[in-house]
Amino acid sequence: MKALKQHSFNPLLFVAMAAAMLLACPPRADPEPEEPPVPDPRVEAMEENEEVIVEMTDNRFEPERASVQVGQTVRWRNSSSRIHTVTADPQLAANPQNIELPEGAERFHSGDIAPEEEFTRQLDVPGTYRYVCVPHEMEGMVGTLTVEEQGEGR
Ligand SMILES: [Cu+2]
Repeated sequence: MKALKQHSFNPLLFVAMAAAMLLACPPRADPEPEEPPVPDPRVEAMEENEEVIVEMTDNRFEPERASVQVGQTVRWRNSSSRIHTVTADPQLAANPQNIELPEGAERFHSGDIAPEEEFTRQLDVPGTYRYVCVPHEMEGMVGTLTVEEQGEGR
């Protein structure tokens, strides 16, 4: 009778519960790398309008003179090992004469651009811009940008 009672306790249920508990154990940590698609703003910009790239070498903007269309993006890239700036603000230049902005254009200053870093800007006011690199202005690091009205069939 005793054995029967124990039997009726139903070891099967016990085993089933144990199995269920095993199955319920937290799954092995298997972190799936979640990589949300990163939209590349560069690709989009390239599709919308071609960029103009100005390299910043040790103490030069390269090319020193560049032309862009209104609305085009200018990308200054620091390909040197020094810190540069792109500064079109007479108040920040050692020689304010080095700065030129078309009437109505906003002055701008990139802040420090470390090696490998870059600065982009879209210029909406046509005309001639002269800008400097603040740390190397006295070494002659001055650039000129001509922004042309779009569709100006010259
Ligand atoms: Cu510089």
